[in-house]
Parts: sequence; structure tokens; C-alpha cells
Amino acid sequence: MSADGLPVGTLLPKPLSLVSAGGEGVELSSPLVLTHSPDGDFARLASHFRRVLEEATGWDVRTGTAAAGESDELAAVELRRGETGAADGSDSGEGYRLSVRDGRVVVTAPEARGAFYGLQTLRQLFPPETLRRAPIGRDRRLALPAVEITDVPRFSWRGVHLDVCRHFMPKSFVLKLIELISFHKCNSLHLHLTDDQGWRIPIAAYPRLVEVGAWRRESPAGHARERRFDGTPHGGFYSRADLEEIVSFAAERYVRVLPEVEMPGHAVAALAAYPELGNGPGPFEVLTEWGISDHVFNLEEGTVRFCFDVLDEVADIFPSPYVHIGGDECPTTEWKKSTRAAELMAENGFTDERQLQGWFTARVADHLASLGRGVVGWDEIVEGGAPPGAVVMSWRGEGGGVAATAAGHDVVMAPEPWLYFDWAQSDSPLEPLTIRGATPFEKVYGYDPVQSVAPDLAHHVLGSQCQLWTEYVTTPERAEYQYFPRLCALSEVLWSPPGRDVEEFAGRLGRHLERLDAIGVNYRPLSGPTPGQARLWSPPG
Ligand code: TNX
Repeated sequence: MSADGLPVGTLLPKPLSLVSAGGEGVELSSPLVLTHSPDGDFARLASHFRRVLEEATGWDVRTGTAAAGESDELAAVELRRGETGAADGSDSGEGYRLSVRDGRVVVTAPEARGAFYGLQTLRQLFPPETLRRAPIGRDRRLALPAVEITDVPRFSWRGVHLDVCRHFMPKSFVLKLIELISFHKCNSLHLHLTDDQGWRIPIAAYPRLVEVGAWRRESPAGHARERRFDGTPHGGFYSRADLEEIVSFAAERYVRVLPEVEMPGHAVAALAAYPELGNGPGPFEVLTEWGISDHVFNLEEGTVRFCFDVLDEVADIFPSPYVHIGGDECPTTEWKKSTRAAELMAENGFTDERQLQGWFTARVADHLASLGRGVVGWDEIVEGGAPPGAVVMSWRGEGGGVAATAAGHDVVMAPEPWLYFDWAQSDSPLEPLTIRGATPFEKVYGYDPVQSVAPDLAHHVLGSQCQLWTEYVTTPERAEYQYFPRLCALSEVLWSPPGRDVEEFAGRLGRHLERLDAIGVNYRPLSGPTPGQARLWSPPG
């Protein structure tokens, strides 16, 4: 192990095994030949990496198949399909072996997505300046240490969530975030697309969802409890072409985009567009406050149909194997007074209105199944009886997730307070306004997704995800500040084998932040916000 010699000692997330290979290292320079196994996935990966290298260096990079023997002698980097040789055979397809020795870089992986992670590690062996937008120059050479790395992720669900409803985030930021997610070897972006305060995805059959539902009159100024308002309209939505671009940009980087469309609660933006979906009397206005609304979808057949139509289009845009239907914070106040709800209670022999949400979730899950998709919901869906096969995201601590594993569900652990990145990173008055107090990166690093689950049920824990709700996160710069460096800590929790030393991690993180500097990420420095950052959010004067 050579943890001290840079840059191998700065890899983040830390690989499963790393040995100094002895012998000579590798010096890469232009022109560079990059060969790959002949199949399509490896060919696509090779052209992706060619572009990455060209942008980083300005070099002349050529690709060709290794099998054809084209320029094999010259090949400085080879992407090879093969077993990683990970000791316990635990490679699920995302593992890789990276060998840097005797003049050649060889990435071996059973699948192209594994090789992709090998290339992310290789990028971290390059100096941080290669991550800047400007190429380092044609004549520059890159010296790499001789090293052998074998690496396999610990969890298969390595997720990042972004709420684009409370504050709309431009497509450019979503793409940058995907780049950062994949650079940290995470593989899922959960896009929260609809909520009380904004509907951000166009649905062709229901144009008013974005015409009306994407815009609100004003937003809270200061913390919600102050009940002050800014008097400034806010809104926005993605076009279908934007969403398709996001999906394919993500796919190229082995990131799945999980779309979330909230139902039956958190639906006021949809009710503002189509009041007949509500429990009356309307009209409704896209909410200008944060919190939980009593106004939810009604349970009429026409409304269920509307939800199916929306899900059809969502499934059409997003190839994700799952669709997230929300399901959190759905008060039953209005259903208690509804005739349709009373009829359904009688027909089904329900004794509690909560069971109506179970009925609704089951209808929606059946429909998604007919589209070949699974359903994901927040842990409230367990209370109404979650349909078999539903994946549960545990957010109100870990209890919902633990109960769900006992009921046989797969679970993504996404709990407050460890993984709520809308919470502050310290108690300092220099921090920006946040919903609640402090979750520093050390606390994230100390989290373990299976810490509360019985060992015989731990296989139900697919992994974890951080949440960025954006009530108080108004811009991409603010979002980057909330994510980083906590996302770095989470990536290691999810990728690297257990056995954490937070001091050692903090040292490595310090070096990793040089990479984030080069990429241009507005992260929170380990010592607290810079005066420039604090100026971003403190009131003038
Ligand atoms: C709870 S987490 C919510 C969100 C809020 C968040 C603020 C969840 C499923 N629901 O609607 O934005 O708290 O932290």
C-alpha cells in the first residue's frame, strides 16, 4: 500500500485494493492510442473517454479495437472486457481492475460500466489541472505511478437527489451535477419533478401543468416560520428535449435518472392547473409557502386516469427501471369529507383513511408494472400497505426502512439527519440559511446504510441517497455548497468497504478538494465558508 505517495493516496472514494506495482510507471503523451474490446458498449466508452482526454489535454487521441490488432503496439490505454479478479467474486458488473505499469494503462472490467469507473480512477491519477475547462496543452506529458488497483462497489444504489420544484435549477446545472455524481462513482440521480410549489415536466395531454403549474407568484423570504414573502414570481420547466438530453448525458456516464412525480399529496401545482383533480372547491394557486398542504388529489376514477397518463409519458421519457411516485406527507383531511372516499372505504372494507393511500399506490404500481416499471415511494407508503415489490426510501430516520425490509421490500436508506443535505453543515452564523441545523461531512462519513438492519435482512438495503430539498437553496452555487464536500463522504460510504477512519478521510478529502477547485465547484471549505461565499447569502449592509 502506498497511501502517502501522491496521487494514489488521494483517491476518493477509496478503492478496494491498491498496490504499488513496482517497475516503471507510464508516461502518457500525444498522439495517444486508446484501444477497446470490439463490442458496442466498450466502443461507446472509448469514444466518451477520447473526448474527455482531448478536452483535458488538447492531445491527438485515436481509438481502435484491440482485437483487430490496429496500432496495438502503440496503445497506451486499453479498455479490455474481462474479470476483475475481485477476491470474493462480488463484482456485480461495476467493478474494474486498473493496471498502470511498464508503459501501459490497462482497464479490465466485465462490463463497460465497470471500465467507466476504472477511467474515473485514472482521471484522479492525473493532476487536478486536467479537470479544468482549458486543456493542459499538446506538448505536455502525464507521468503516472506504477500501480495495480482492484475495485468493486459495496452498494448498487449510490444516489443523489435534487428537488427542482422548490427552486427551479437550469439544465446546465443538472448536467454538471451528473458529471460530478459519476466522477464520485455514484450512479443514480433522483429528480424530484413535481410538488406543491411547481410542476417542472411537460405532459402533452395536459399543457396547463407547465403553463400554470410551473409558476408561482412569490416565495418565502427568510425562514418559512417568519412568514415573510419576496414578492417575486418564480418558475420554470424543462422541455421534453431538455429531459431527453439529461437522460442521455447521464446514460453516457452510467447514471440512471429516477424521475419522481408526487401523488397523491404534494400536488397543489397540478390542482392549480386542473382543479377538477382536487377535492374542491378550488380554485387553487401554486403554493407560495413551504410545508405540507391538506389539498391532495381526489380519488375519482378520472384522477387515477390522469395519473396513469402522466406516468405513461414519464416512462416514455425516462428509461429508468423505476418511477418514484412520492407518497410522502399526504394528509387525509379532505378524503375524510369526500363521498368518493367513503364509497371506496365501504367497498374495500377499510377502517382507516390511510388505507386509501395504500389503494391508490397499488393502482399506480399495477399501472407501472404494465409498463414494465417498478415503483419507488417514500416510507409513508408502508403505512398504507405498500404493494409487493415496491422499493421504499426511508427518510424519516431509518425506522420506515427497517420495517420495510422486515416486510420483504428492498430499501434505499435516505434518512434525516445523516443524508439531508438541505440541513446546515455547521452551527456557525456564517452558514447560509437552511431548514435545520447541522450535519457536517464527518457525520455523513460515519453513516452506514445497514447499521440498523438485522444482518439477515441487510441484503434488502440497495444502498443510500442524499437529499437536496431546495426551499432555501435558490441557485446552483448554493446547491453545490450544500452537496460538497458531503457528497464526497457519501460516495465513499457507498463505494468503499467498511472500516472508516475519519481523520485519514479528512486528509484525503483536503487533496480531493483541489480537484473540485479545478472543476469549479462552489464547495464548503473544511474550515467554513469563505468571505466571498458568505457575501453570497448575507444581506447587504
Ligand atoms: C420533507 S423528505 C419532505 C420534503 C421537504 C423536506 C425538507 C420528504 C419525502 N418530504 O417535501 O422538502 O422535508 O427537509
